[in-house]
Amino acid sequence: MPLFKTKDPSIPPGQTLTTGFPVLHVGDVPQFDPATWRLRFFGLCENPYELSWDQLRAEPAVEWHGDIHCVTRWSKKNTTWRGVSFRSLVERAKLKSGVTHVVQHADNEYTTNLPIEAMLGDDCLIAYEFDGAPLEPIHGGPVRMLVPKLYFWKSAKWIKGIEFLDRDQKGFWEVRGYHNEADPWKEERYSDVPSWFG
Ligand SMILES: Nc1nc2c(c(=O)[nH]1)N[C@H]1C(S)=C(S)[C@@H](COP(=O)(O)O)O[C@H]1N2
Ligand SMILES: [Mo]
Repeated sequence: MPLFKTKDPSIPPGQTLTTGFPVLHVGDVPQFDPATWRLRFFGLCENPYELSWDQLRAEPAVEWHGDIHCVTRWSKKNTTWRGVSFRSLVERAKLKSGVTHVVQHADNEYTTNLPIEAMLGDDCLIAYEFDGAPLEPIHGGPVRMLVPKLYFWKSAKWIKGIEFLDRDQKGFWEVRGYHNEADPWKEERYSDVPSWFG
């Protein structure tokens, strides 16, 4: 149950609007070298592959416009993101039957997990532009995942690997007590049960 009702029904319960863009992450902002950067697709698929920076930028670009929500209670409206459709990149990997989950792997050992269906919508991008400008390094530039339907910890900054699995495998915050599903409209912020409980 939410502790209080927000007055603005267009943002999820318990959230407050911000016009800024807060920065939240563990560790340092990693260095980016366009010559050696790779995005790897691996795990349970017939066609594991990797994209270089130039290859990623040569993919058709799509845009998504909408609101983002952080578990620390800020929401930001009317954000515009440009990048590559995640679904199109998943299709190229030719998933084996039985794939149920995806783990996003980023620099600094950051990971986050989701059921694959949660990531196949038109709103899910490998994003490299925010509000018309290259994504800033502090926000995950050059490339981050965008899964805007869910709390923002499910969108890994500095994404470098996408792993396909036939089981769930909790990520960095999920093993530390964040909710596994992270739907802001249901206020799925933290798990009720400590992760050591099983
Ligand atoms: N690689 C990486 N991605 C990350 C994080 C992180 O620590 N490392 N933090 C997550 C969390 S908890 C949030 S709220 C958002 C914050 O994104 P922002 O700094 O662009 O607002 O990034 C998410 N992605
Ligand atoms: Mo967060």
